[in-house]
Amino acid sequence: MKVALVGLPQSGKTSLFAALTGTEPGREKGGMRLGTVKVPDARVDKLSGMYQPKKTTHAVIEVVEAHTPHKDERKANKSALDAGFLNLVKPMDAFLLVVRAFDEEGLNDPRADVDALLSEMILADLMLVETRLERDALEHKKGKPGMPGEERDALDRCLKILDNSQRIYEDPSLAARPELRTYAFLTARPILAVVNVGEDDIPKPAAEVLARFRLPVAGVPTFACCAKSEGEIQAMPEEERKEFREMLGVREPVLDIMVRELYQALGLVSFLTTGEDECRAWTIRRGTPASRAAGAVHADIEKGFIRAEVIAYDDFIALGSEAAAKKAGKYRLEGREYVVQDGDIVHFRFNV
Ligand SMILES: Nc1nc2c(ncn2[C@@H]2O[C@H](COP(=O)(O)OP(=O)(O)O)[C@@H](O)[C@H]2O)c(=O)[nH]1
Ligand SMILES: [Mg+2]
Repeated sequence: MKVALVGLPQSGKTSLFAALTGTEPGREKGGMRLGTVKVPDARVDKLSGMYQPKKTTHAVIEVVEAHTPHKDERKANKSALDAGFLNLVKPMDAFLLVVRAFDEEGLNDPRADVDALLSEMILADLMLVETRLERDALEHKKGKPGMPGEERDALDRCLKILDNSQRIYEDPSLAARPELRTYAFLTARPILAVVNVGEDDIPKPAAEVLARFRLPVAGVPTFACCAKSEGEIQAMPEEERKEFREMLGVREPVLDIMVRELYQALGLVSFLTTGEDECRAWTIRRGTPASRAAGAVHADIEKGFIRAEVIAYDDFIALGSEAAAKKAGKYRLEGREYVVQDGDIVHFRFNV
């Protein structure tokens, strides 16, 4: 999964990037800072402790800071959503709007920043839709067939929604239409917001802090963090982090919150595989059938799928072993249509 940090200059994107990715130095590519984060999953750690595998693999999320503004851009407070940006973020699965709320003089207006960023994203999509529809109308005039009717219909619907200052994502069936895939509309993807608060706000209940800023905006999952402090904590040796979090009043690391919100917004779940070689978490869309989930592990396993042996993680832990789970009837053989659940421990049987 790939997620882009988007925000006005000086909102705290680089600070948040550091808080999420820790001390890993970001790689730079085409104006983007790239990093990966391990998806925290206590289940993987627990299984790894039991099996002592050669390898333990967590799911990962790629995080990019989409644009590193130049000095003169910062002064002009120019938006980060230029043409270069639009190209760079095409492969992203979701956007995280970073808004500034840490000014001590109370000069923050994170609500206005969220609104402004959403408007810009809507405008970027609107311009794309209008350009394509105009070009199509011209082709019609010249007697050419133009785009397929399905595609024009989808674009017409996008035009209506965007003209109404709404995001394409707000109409899920439209956002999912295959005719729109190549357009890579910004607002067809989940958008979340992170309110970058000052230290004083850290220990306060999140809902209260957000309400003070008239947040969240409807349909935009929003959470608060203090990117700078969390970055400092992340740079500490692991055994010291807990103590500093408690001292500052950080209830939950921003990485954990972000992962939960992203999985929720994107409809993702994790299943687990175990063994002496590797314990691992795999990320799939909620509702994925077993045969397709097998494809996440290896294309050959999907092709040669026979059955999935499944034990729910909680049953496995409660009973203590595969043998005990079998005895208690918690070990199931499932076919290719079985919908894999979050926390399923799965062994695939397959033919090569
Ligand atoms: N006090 C305070 N300063 C912050 C916080 N987050 C970022 N900053 C500062 O704001 C400035 C801009 O942050 P940066 O992460 O570079 O923003 P970017 O331009 O969006 O990448 C830097 O000087 C940061 O140290 C925060 O939570 N509290
Ligand atoms: Mg930056």
